[in-house]
Amino acid sequence: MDEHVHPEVRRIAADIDTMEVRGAATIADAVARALRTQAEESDADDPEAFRAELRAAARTLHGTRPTAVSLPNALRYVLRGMSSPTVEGLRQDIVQSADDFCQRLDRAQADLGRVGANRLRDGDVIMTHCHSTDVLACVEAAVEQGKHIEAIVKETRPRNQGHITAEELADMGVPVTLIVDSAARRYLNDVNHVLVGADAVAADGSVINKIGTSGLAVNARDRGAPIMVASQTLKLHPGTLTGHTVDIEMRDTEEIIDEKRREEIGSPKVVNPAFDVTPPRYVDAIVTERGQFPPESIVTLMRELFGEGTEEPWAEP
Ligand code: RUB
Repeated sequence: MDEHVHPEVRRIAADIDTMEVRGAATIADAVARALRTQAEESDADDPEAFRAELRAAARTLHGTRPTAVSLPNALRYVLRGMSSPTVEGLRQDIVQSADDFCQRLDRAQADLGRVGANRLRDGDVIMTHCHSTDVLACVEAAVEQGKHIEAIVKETRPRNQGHITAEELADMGVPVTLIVDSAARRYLNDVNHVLVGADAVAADGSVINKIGTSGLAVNARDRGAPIMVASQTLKLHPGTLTGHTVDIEMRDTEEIIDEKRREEIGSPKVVNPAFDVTPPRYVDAIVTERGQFPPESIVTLMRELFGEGTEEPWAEP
């Protein structure tokens, strides 16, 4: 690892890797702040050395989790801001673009929340999977409009992010029923909307989100419950416009079963994919800060936002 990468940047990278910091929007916010710290603390004495440090810091952050496209999208946004000819100017450029990025993130989530809230009616019951701050923004906006919302929350094995969702919904005054993941189909008859977030949205409208989302969507369609994806445009995956696929992160199998227990039950192979792909035909609406879109039309928005390309400004020139 490059010795010029600031220890705080390494700490943030480690926290993302171990999921102390998790969820696509939160990861994006953390990496923008990390680049800001790298810039503020840099003692590079010429512009090229400064740029090289920022690229190295970005690569350290980029290597942590492969699926959430908000991470490279955040790095791209902040690094694109570097235009000044001096070290001091470059430092200001990064601080400014990191601050802009974090403000836009907050604003986008609030705007998206108001769009998503329009889909929810007073008295609705929602079902959630994993923990998504974009989803919670929709529920919060609905509650602020005076709507009574109840939630059935899937625990979301193996990491139980549903517990975080349950706690945050309870803080909003939303009555919560917690269920194991495999109970979802049984309760879908009682549900008016399934609400999930996204780690990435592909150009064909496929949604990449926490493992179990696609099975939930198929069951919800079978039961007639609409599936709404709350996803800031930061989660649109520009590489999919040119045929790239989204990497699905495989995590440590110890998240599922410890080595001792695995041996006791005959040492089966264990696999732990963190995300899956929900095809567009199972998604009713993708709610963004720019309004709601049928999944098949998201490509139009992607072309508008990423028309300028998907360069990797963290790569060595
Ligand atoms: C989190 C997850 C969330 C999305 C969206 O997975 O799948 O639904 O990241 O979250 P993990 P947000 O826990 O593995 O990071 O709406 O907060 O960006």
